[in-house]
Amino acid sequence: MIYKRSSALFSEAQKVIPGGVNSPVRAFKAVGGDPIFVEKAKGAYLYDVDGNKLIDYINSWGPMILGHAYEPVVNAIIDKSKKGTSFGMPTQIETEIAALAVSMVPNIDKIRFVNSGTEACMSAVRLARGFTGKDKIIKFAGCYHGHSDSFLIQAGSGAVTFGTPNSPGVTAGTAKDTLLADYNNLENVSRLIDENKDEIACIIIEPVAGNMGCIPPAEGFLQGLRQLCDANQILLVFDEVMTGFRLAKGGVQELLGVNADIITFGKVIGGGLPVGAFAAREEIMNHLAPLGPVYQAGTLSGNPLAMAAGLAMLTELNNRPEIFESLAKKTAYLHEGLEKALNENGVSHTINRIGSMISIHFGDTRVINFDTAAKAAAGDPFKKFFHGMLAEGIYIAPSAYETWFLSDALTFEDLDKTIEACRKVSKQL
Ligand code: KE4
Repeated sequence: MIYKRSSALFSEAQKVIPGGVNSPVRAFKAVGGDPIFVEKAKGAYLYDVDGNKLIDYINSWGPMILGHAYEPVVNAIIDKSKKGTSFGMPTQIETEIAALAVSMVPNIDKIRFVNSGTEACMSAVRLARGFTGKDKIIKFAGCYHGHSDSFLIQAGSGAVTFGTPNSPGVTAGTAKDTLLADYNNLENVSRLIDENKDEIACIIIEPVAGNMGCIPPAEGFLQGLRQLCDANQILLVFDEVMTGFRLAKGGVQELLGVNADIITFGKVIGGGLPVGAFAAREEIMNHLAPLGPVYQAGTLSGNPLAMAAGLAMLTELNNRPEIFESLAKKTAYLHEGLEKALNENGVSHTINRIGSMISIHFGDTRVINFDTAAKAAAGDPFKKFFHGMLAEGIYIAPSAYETWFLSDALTFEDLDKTIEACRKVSKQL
């Protein structure tokens, strides 16, 4: 694979954009080398500026669940754009996608659209604080809820990959209200609650973690959090920016049968355009301005183009729920093939998988939380694996702290090619 033009474009980009990227994890810092610039994408494939065709397992970090340039979504954007792009006034399509999302996801009566997952999670925490009148939050080491100050306290995803777990610029005043717990460790959460009696507004969690690789919750963990929240008047916030409309029509609440109080969304809900959202039962959502005192706003929130893309995406998923089953089957097939290929070459590894989210971790430690994820991410195996797979035309996340996201555009032939590439690359690990 030749990447001359990507490297040239990267040099240009670095002159006018910090690090040459608009989001750190894209810069390949964790794996070395220059990032790849994309020319276009269609279905399961990326076409880079050097003419290389790559099988895509990132899918824009989750949104492209039906594959790139999915016709119904593209057509919806084109049609809507002919009627204007933004008004800063209510439009009917916002009600249409809101009603559809509310019908698909359990436990929500109302939803507010914003422009990113960060904004959704930041607003959800403010709402939880406003609703409960309490200041502290519990988050989990390794979980990433976007780059709002309250969350950059040993964040996962880019912040960890980037090696700045506690970002400069976050004040001690902010940090004191964020308590850090250990994923899959109920006793730890219980102790934090006891040590901060009646001060905790919410527990925010990725109910399936995807920012320290993919880590499903241990049996009973989410149920335990639910019980602790009920016993202590704490709101349970499921950050479903990754898992919402991906693991099931109703996300993790439907898949694992645990109810949250506030749920945040992003990625899939926008069909590839900038959309985030947060939702809850009416009693909570009615605390939001202009109805209630908790302020939250946005010039481009509910933008008609983004709503059109999101509505087309959710409509497809709502009408064809068999897609989730198809994705889970393809991911299980991939898991089995990767496992076989790595074992054949004696490569010590573990694989975590749930629905269409999967991650490979090198070493023999089962990855169940941030510490075990960090242990597995250490050293060179992942870097070698990433570049080896790239050389074979397979694009996976440029960080061991990320998860793969499958699209339903992937064929079994693509999966076989990926397994073969893994078999070849693992000989060199
Ligand atoms: P955005 O602000 O990036 O739309 O969403 C933040 C966010 C919130 N919650 C979860 C569970 C998330 O995974 C994210 C963002 N995910 C990362 C990938 N791990 C986005 C990639 C990036 O930062 O460029």
